[in-house]
Amino acid sequence: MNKNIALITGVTGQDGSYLSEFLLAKGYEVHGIIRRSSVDYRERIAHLEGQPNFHLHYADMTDSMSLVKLVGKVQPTEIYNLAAQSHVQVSFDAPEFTADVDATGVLRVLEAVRTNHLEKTCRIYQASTSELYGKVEEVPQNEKTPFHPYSPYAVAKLYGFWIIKEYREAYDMFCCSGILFNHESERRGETFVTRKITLAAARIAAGLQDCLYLGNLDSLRDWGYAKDYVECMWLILQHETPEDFVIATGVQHSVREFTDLAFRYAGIKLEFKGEGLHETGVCVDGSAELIGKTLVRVSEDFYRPTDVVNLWGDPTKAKAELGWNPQSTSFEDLVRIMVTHDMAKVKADKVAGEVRTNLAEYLEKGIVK
Ligand code: NAP
Ligand code: G4F
Repeated sequence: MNKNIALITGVTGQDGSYLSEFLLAKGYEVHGIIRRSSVDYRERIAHLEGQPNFHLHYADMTDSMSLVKLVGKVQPTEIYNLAAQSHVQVSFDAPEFTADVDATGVLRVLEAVRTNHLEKTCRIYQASTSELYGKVEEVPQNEKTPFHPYSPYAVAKLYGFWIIKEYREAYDMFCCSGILFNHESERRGETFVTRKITLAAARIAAGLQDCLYLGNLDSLRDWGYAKDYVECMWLILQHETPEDFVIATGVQHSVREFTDLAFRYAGIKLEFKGEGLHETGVCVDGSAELIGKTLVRVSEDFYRPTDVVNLWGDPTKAKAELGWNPQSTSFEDLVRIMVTHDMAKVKADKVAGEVRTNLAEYLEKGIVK
């Protein structure tokens, strides 16, 4: 039997780390792309390094030659293209880089496969996104809902989606998109809203942070658990025919609801008052030092020039054709898992007396978005 060989771009990211674990457990030989950095970004995969079936290689999505050489060397049977400048707000500040990685990068991967004559033997998964629906034209969104991208990130991802479809039709390649709605975890980057909230709730409960500054509290998302979603990436590539799938829970919540629940799991009950920029979250129950204090405020710094505010996915096709269960981790469980993790992390950092880069403080002051 031929060996399953996976090449993962974005292996150091949230999804790349879970997908690596998932594929290794299935007996795959897993190869991941890393880029040189002056600081260590391998925290999420450190526990996998040294495993005989896990290999890392230097390459970059902006460097076609590095991709052509690597695909030729690894001879993958499956490629999971997860690498991206994945932060929507950052894409307004760095639109050209975002397009280079998230749009042209996809083309480079496809051409690397063709250059190495692997188009009939290598299946390709593209990390597409619910951001494609953007200024939504239908609620909830499914595979037939028209796209209306609403940020430089989403416009770049739209190119990725269409070039994958084009190569499927033009060259009969097995390449498909998973249109994934937001998925989070204890490994989520600290500047995405969920992780920013769970870390802040933990830090505030521990007396290490005074206040959490957020942007649009009304924004609605369909949040799932990243660990559940990587299974779908694999299922999409095992499907008989190359097709695109919406992956979502089918349940929607606001940023305010996420915040309220996260603080509750950290032992703090909030009451929200006021509107827009004047809205605040005040502690009405919890430890004596916190009661009556304003722990959540809104800052214009976290508003976006155009914001996607109503994402809600319809996973009917994935459920029926992939046999995937969209509700294996509930919203409540997701928030609890993240808060429990971050409370333990904050406690450990505190006990160790670790002088950690104070990202939370930078976030609070609006220096980092
Ligand atoms: P993430 O944590 O931000 O990881 C992004 C990965 O891309 C990192 O490994 C990063 O490497 C790598 N990368 C960025 N630029 C690169 C370059 N020029 N060359 C090589 N690698 C590069 O993202 P994620 O949450 O795991 O998401 C994975 C993919 O799914 C992304 O394409 C994202 O756009 C898409 N997506 C995510 C969600 C979600 O809710 N998480 C939903 C829909 C779609 P470094 O570690 O070196 O920065
Ligand atoms: O957590 P977010 O930054 O995620 P966003 O923009 O939905 O993008 C994530 O999910 C996409 C899938 O739909 C992926 F394609 C993408 O790569 C990324 O993983 O923001 C969620 C919402 C937004 O409406 C934002 O305006 O939360 C709102 N928000 C409110 N306050 C905030 C904040 N977002 C961030 N990052 N920080 C805030 O303080």
